[in-house]
Amino acid sequence: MCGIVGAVAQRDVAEILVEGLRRLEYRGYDSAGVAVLNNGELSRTRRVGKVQELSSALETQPLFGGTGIAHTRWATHGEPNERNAHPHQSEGDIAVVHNGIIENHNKLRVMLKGLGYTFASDTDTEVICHLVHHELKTHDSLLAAVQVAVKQLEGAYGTVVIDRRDSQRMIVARSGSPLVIGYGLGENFVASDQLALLPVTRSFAFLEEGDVAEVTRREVNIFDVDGNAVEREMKESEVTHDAGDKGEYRHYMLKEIYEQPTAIAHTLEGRIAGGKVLDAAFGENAAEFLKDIKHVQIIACGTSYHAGMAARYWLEGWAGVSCNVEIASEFRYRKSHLFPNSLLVTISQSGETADTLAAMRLAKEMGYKATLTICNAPGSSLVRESDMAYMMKAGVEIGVASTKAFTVQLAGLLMLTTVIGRHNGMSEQVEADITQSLLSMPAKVEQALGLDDAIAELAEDFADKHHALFLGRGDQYPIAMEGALKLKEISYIHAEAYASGELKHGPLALIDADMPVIVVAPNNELLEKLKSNVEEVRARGGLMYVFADVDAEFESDDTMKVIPVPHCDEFMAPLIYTIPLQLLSYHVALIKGTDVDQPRNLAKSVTVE
Ligand code: HGA
Repeated sequence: MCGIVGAVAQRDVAEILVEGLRRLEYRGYDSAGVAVLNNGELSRTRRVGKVQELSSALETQPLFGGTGIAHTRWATHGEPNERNAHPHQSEGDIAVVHNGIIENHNKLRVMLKGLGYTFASDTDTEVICHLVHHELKTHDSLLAAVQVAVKQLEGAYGTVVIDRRDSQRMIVARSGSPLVIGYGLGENFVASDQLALLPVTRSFAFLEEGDVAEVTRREVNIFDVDGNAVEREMKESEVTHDAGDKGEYRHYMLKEIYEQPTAIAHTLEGRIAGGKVLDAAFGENAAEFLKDIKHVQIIACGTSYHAGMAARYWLEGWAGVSCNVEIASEFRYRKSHLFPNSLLVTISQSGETADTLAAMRLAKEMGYKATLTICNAPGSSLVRESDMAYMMKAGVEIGVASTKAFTVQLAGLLMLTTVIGRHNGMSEQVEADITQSLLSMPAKVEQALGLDDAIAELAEDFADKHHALFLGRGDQYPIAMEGALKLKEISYIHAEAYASGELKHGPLALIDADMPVIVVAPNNELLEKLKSNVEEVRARGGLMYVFADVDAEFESDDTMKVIPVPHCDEFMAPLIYTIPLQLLSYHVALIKGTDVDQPRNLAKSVTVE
């Protein structure tokens, strides 16, 4: 999703800003822009398309100046065109970049037009710069003007404001959209994600909700929502991954698929001892929070939602607690019932997913006993605001279509199952079996990656297809959903997933030779039921691709291609069967020639509602 970078330095900052934007490119965006201040001049360059377009424009016509702001936009209000790209300006004096949505922009627009301001874009963002410009007429500093202006905004913003008449500072404000201050030597920075600033600093402080900060070369002064001066803890970044490095791989997505054995090994590291998952894997006071839990409400979006769906089978099946799973954007806007001793679990790769964050805040108001987030981004809003956090340690995920984050989420949720189960009568044997399964996951995932060549060949069959159906049962149903989502996301083939017992209640009507049916078939207690569903498809002339356990006794024939998957136990099966489905979507996308890492219309870290 859109990215912000800002700098106040003695040196020219345009290149630093553009490099920062490059590091945020993976989030998906449609246009990019930069504005810098130099001796009372405000200059701006914006381009539709990739950051490279912006960078080339700056090569031809460089911008000089030590204070500047830059942005990658993922349009919410107004088409993705140059006119709507950020930074936006007011009267050639004020320039603004903004992540988020200003919900009362229409009202403010009418008011500002009444005051004589002319709007140059269709964005909601533009109201911020005119509002600040207007407030500066009656306030004596940019800081004061921004503080008063943001009080009039409804909705969500992470915003940075600069003023042509005062090139020594930028004012940053956060409410609902993350911003981090980066501290340098005689220069300071701001960004929507620390990744953007790693080439220039490793010292960061995260702004909190409602904070407004004044950033100059030598000083950062932060004020809370009530205008009181506050300190926000400065930390050294733990992020080691260089986001710009694809290594030997053609795409980040493929690299991340192949990183899964390591990512899973990292997530287990230091969290299992004496055959048990340590409570502390979920945070310092987790044992105290988790001991009385009788119900779990999981909230997530997209791929993370599928991880939550799988966990429901585990928490109810093995941990002995009831569990609901809901999409965040639904949960937050409906009245739900609070069960006694409920734990709220949010799952979010970025920790900034706007709907998930809002749902968590709502749950806190509702009186959930505790909140836990399963998250990959240290210092993110979900991590900071939840009672407990399971840090995934999957490493930075760049591909918009999530892969390693999903399997690491599954591993984390399986660990949570044992910890909650321990307090709810899970037998020592089951706990030991799950722990053993967790420990052998990295090697098993490695084996599953060995299917890559066979899947690349199979993918040819999908090149001319417009639809696909994914089938699974039990905890493989969410895996089928995730497989369908991956195919949709990166190959733009319409794909649906069904619990295969549902076939006869509707989707069988779709079956014909043009609708490939992908089946996940581990050797579990539902195998015979699944085989009957496979026969239902065969009888209607469907063409099937069955990812089946080597011992599941499926045989390839004219109507069915069987891809043998290494045998694995029931605990890790959802995770293992995810791997061939990821590879399938990747190879189909390659054949179709789509933008694998940045699929059209999509963004990573969805920080708008
Ligand atoms: N609403 C603004 C910014 C959009 C955004 O934050 N996207 O992630 C716009 O449409 O320009």
